[in-house]
Amino acid sequence: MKRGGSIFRWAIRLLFICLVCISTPAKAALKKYHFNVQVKNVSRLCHAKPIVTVNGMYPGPTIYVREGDRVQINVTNHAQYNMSIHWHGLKQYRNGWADGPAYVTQCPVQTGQSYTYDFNVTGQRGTLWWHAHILWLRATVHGAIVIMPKDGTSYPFPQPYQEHNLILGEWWNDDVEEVVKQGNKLGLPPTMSDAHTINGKPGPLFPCSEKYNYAMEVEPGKTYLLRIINAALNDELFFAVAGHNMTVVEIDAVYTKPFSTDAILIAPGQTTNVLVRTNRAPGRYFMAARPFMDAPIAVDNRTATAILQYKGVASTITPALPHLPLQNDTAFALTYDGKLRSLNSPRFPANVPLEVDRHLFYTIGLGVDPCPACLNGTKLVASLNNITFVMPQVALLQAHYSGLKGVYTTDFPDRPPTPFNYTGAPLTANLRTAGEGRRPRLSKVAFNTSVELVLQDTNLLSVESHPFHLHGYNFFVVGTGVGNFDPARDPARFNLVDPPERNTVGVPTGGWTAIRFRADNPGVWFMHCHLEVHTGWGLKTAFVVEDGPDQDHAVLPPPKDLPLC
Ligand SMILES: *[C@@H]1O[C@H](CO)[C@@H](O)[C@H](O)[C@H]1NC(C)=O
Ligand SMILES: *[C@@H]1O[C@H](CO)[C@@H](O)[C@H](O)[C@H]1NC(C)=O
Ligand SMILES: *[C@@H]1O[C@H](CO)[C@@H](O)[C@H](O)[C@H]1NC(C)=O
Ligand SMILES: *[C@@H]1O[C@H](CO)[C@@H](O)[C@H](O)[C@H]1NC(C)=O
Ligand SMILES: *[C@@H]1O[C@H](CO)[C@@H](O)[C@H](O)[C@H]1NC(C)=O
Ligand SMILES: *[C@@H]1O[C@H](CO)[C@@H](O)[C@H](O)[C@H]1NC(C)=O
Ligand SMILES: *[C@@H]1O[C@H](CO)[C@@H](O)[C@H](O)[C@H]1NC(C)=O
Ligand SMILES: *[C@@H]1O[C@H](CO)[C@@H](O)[C@H](O)[C@H]1NC(C)=O
Ligand SMILES: *[C@@H]1O[C@H](CO)[C@@H](O)[C@H](O)[C@H]1NC(C)=O
Ligand SMILES: *[C@@H]1O[C@H](CO)[C@@H](O)[C@H](O)[C@H]1NC(C)=O
Ligand SMILES: *[C@@H]1O[C@H](CO)[C@@H](O)[C@H](O)[C@H]1NC(C)=O
Ligand SMILES: [Cu+2]
Repeated sequence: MKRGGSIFRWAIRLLFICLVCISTPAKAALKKYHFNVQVKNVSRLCHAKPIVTVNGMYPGPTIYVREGDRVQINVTNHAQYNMSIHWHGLKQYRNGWADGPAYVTQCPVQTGQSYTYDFNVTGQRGTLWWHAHILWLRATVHGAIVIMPKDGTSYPFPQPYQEHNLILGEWWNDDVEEVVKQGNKLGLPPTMSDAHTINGKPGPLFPCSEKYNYAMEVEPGKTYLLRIINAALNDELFFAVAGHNMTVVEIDAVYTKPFSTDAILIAPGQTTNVLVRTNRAPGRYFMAARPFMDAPIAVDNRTATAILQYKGVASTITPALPHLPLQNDTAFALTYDGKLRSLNSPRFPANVPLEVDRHLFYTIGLGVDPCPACLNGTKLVASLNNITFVMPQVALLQAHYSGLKGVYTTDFPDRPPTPFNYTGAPLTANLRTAGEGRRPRLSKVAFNTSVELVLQDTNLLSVESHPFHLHGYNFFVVGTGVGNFDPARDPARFNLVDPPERNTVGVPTGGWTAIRFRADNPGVWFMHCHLEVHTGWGLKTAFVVEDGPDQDHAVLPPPKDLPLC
């Protein structure tokens, strides 16, 4: 009797423990990382040189978290350069202090200093990435961010057998900061890169690459998830796997309606998750990346490769190259981008703003400004609505939060000063740009405004495709087209049901892109072309999104260790 009762009590206890373990929601964890920014000698293409790294790694360490986690990353700067790090695509709700762009949300972490980026990963899951957001240091200071779905939550696609990160990058044989300095001195674009890379390795089509191949071993008959990140500085890239189609399931950490494709297009700043079935004859297959450039502009056209290697296959077999679209294949680019759709399921709805409170129209222009010290007495510049952004000396968010006057103005115009035939015949008399020697001009946005922004490429100097990145938000890409945006006819064709939701979008060469977002995240949020060469020329601006009605919708107080200028 006694014995029976004890068994009964134990059974009850076990049942209780199990109920607790099932019903308790997965607790958000605190994930801590230490980033030691340090210089390390590395060698590629038969050239050794010191590069800036995080923890001596190139690419840097992966931040691996679960949706809902809190992350604290202590960045200690041992390099000779000022440093700041951006967590690209993380929304940083009310928390611009952890966003990272130097002189926009923070002063840089100076040599010998530390700063802990402290943020929560809320309402996002998928692949993002982190990178330096000062000078051109992101060339080597970058890495993946993998956000797993909440515990007990599955992907909205078949569970892959394994997952791998593929970071696409660009390599210079010379010191990148010296290359940029030289370009600026001449007023010309810096020398183009010497190689593209996959996970820091150019692959066997380059000299001295024996040690610098990335090989991914796979088992036959399985499904693999590839998390592809474009960390290149200036090149939009095509990517393909020989003999294997890919199923696109996610872009910029937002699930998509799956579709099969033999190649993807990925702009700097963007991420793409694809599923690959290893259902081909066991062998070795090249994965390859090469640029897309459909304007008459010189670009590093070299192909980076990595190897998809079936288990047990001799590594002496020469792999086959995939078929990649031609560098100038505009049709492929437009068709591919046109296939991207938000999943828009009950669990992952696309909450597209249907009403617009504020219509913005920004023209993208390249130009030439006087520069007495430069080679031709001129230098290349870039502008939005005829405004070349000038960098401030103190961080804009700090000035905004503390009410410091005189750092910036909020008179950035909602449309260009003079309408013209934006993508008509090449304009010889380019717009002279405004901004030099002045304060940054920003656009002030009331809290929770529904914003529509049309980004219009122009033929000022040259048309070109520009991948635009907005900090602090995802946006919906509701429409895109070639030529001039027509406000009378184009909005009728907008996709307001399942448009792709992302943080970086390519504005087509000589075309336009319309995005919508609800400005419900207060702070100062950078928006810029993600081609580093254009960002450097001033193709950037920022939104000052005002605080909401109460403390719960206002910018958080700054952390104690926020760097000062
Ligand atoms: C890197 O290489 C250079 C030249 O080969 C050498 O002078 C320097 O000491 C090396 N630095 C480190 C950190 O190993
Ligand atoms: C960050 O790391 C540095 C160097 O180890 C240390 O001095 C500093 O106290 C750390 N900061 C925090 C907030 O833990
Ligand atoms: C992150 O979440 C924790 C726990 O809810 C909270 O204490 C902290 O203030 C949050 N941090 C930010 C930057 O929102
Ligand atoms: C891959 O997809 C293309 C269309 O994108 C199709 O023509 C081709 O047959 C597919 N190949 C395989 C092996 O499924
Ligand atoms: C790559 O660019 C170089 C010049 O930058 C050019 O000579 C070469 O023909 C190009 N190759 C291809 C395949 O377009
Ligand atoms: C694209 O480039 C190829 C060769 O590189 C050339 O034959 C073709 O005419 C070009 N197409 C366009 C539309 O410019
Ligand atoms: C600058 O001068 C060089 C040589 O005189 C010329 O080739 C180049 O096109 C010029 N560039 C610009 C932007 O004017
Ligand atoms: C704009 O320029 C294009 C190309 O030159 C021309 O076909 C078009 O008619 C022009 N549009 C207007 C409104 O002038
Ligand atoms: C662009 O800005 C410059 C410098 O302020 C000014 O001279 C020029 O007139 C502006 N262009 C237009 C079209 O307003
Ligand atoms: C923002 O506006 C939307 C749509 O009007 C509304 O549903 C939401 O409650 C507003 N959010 C806040 C914090 O006011
Ligand atoms: C680093 O940043 C500080 C603060 O803005 C600035 O005063 C200093 O000149 C910078 N140092 C270098 C080496 O750029
Ligand atoms: Cu650009």
